[in-house]
Amino acid sequence: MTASTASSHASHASPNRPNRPIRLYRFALSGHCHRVELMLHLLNLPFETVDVDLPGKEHLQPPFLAINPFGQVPAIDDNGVILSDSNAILVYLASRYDPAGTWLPRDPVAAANVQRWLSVAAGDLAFGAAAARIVVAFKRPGDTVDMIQRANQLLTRMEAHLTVPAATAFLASGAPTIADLACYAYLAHAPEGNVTLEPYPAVRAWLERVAALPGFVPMASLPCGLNAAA
Ligand SMILES: N[C@@H](CCC(=O)N[C@@H](CS)C(=O)NCC(=O)O)C(=O)O
Repeated sequence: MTASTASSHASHASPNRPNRPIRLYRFALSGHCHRVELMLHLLNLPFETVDVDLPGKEHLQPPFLAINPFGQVPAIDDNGVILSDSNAILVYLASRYDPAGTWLPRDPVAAANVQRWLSVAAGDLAFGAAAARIVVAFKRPGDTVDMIQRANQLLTRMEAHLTVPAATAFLASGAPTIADLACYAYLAHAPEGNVTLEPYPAVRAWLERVAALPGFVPMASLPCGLNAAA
């Protein structure tokens, strides 16, 4: 595992600031990891990254399994608080370090609307667009036909959600929440798995709104799928 301190910002001890950098175990081309890294940047939190060599199966070796027995990135260590699962980490970071409750509202209906999209990120998005990208980009076994169909079904529903007259600028409300972060990377990078975003202008406009957030950092693009050089 390769540690790097090439991350964001100075640490300030306060109830809403970690008193030492949060350690993020990640694989840089993982959308699950990107959503956590994005939250760390948007909250302006100090953190350091530890790159886990997934192709080298480092995530299945005892040192990493001691951190996450599920053998998956991302995971974080926040001064001894060790957490895994990207959406769980988003909930933790927002609850702990965003006292205003902007990223994860406390109002019951608003919170439920955020959770709805976290479930989409862990369901239709993970098994659709994200899965197709894994097959195409990382040459994993799998038939992408059903994955691409599932991705298009989700994109069609999102397009409608973001288009109706009462539509909000972001997925769960008029302000960005962790719902947007959870859904961003695998949709922005869907063309790498041969999922086109062309028929979905409202989704593309939403992606642009997320990418315009102050502190936004992108995930590296891969030249594969629809992004492959002609
Ligand atoms: N539910 C988990 C899924 C994370 C996940 O699928 N991570 C992938 C990288 S994108 C991974 O670690 N794969 C290694 C493996 O499953 O063997 C989360 O949201 O964090």
